[in-house]
Amino acid sequence: MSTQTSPHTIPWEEKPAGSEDVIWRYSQNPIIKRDAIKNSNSIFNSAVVPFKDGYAGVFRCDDKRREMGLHAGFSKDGVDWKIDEEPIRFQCSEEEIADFEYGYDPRVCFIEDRYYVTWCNGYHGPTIGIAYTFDFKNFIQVENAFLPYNRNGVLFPRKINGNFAMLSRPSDTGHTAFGDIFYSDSPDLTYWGKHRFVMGPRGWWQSTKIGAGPVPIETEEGWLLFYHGVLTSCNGYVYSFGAAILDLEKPWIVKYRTEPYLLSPQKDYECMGDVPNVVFPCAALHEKESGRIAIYYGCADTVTGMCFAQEKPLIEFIKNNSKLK
Ligand code: BMA
Repeated sequence: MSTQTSPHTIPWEEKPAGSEDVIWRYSQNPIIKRDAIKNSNSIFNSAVVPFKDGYAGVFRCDDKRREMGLHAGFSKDGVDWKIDEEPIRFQCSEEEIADFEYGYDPRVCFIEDRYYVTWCNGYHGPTIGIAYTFDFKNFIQVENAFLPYNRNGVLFPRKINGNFAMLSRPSDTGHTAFGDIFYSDSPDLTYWGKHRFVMGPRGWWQSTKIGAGPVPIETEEGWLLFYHGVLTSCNGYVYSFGAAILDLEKPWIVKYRTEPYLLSPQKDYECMGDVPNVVFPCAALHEKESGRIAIYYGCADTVTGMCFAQEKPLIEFIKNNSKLK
């Protein structure tokens, strides 16, 4: 999400008549099919932002070797995407970091004058890679934020108390069976510290691990954070998502957090694919004036879907369905 305003209104579809849900799926899902580019096995867990007179994004495209890559893409309306056939070639002046192993689950965040990309970057195991771009053609990679192993690095869209701020989820080298969200800050995007615990798993759909989703949205109540939660079933992991509201100036303080999920894998395209039963949000567009929110989420590690919410009823729902202990 970006607080920039786009000349286009964000993608939107009214809630189906009679629905009581605060989040509803786009009727034309999935918006990006697994074979949207020639070499792709799957395109999912991807991030979009307003850009020029339309939208741009960084997409997770796994190729037919099942190698994970990051590709830039462009769209006029945020729904119909043209994704570059070739992966992003990051420019990096540090030889050690320039040796790109793999990248996945990108987030894109506009801060001050440029777009930052964070992603799960292979460097002796997963850690958080950071790059910036002005045009989605040239990407300058800077230092990895943290020591391995870490995933789900998500920047805040403005500096907090004078520093860049990021959520992340320390992990291990495998399909990590644990995971809490932490907050860290940095004066220069190189040195990160003041690590603070934000929240951990808490039973039900979020009993195994949790991780930050899209870039947090600034609201009057606090930072609106969509986050994924995982439960372990007899058939393996199930990924749903909910939301929390974090204090604006001390975002490690959780004000509210949903007990029920907001979206769980229920549609065929969320339950069938390379990894069944996964909904995984990585981006959200927010239109301040109308309160409209469009969320982009990966479906079954195969395709990309979109769902919608209205800010006010969503925040009311989070507040009314939140018990912190
Ligand atoms: C996580 C990440 C995500 C993926 C999810 C479900 O560990 O790899 O990219 O969507 O597992 O497979």
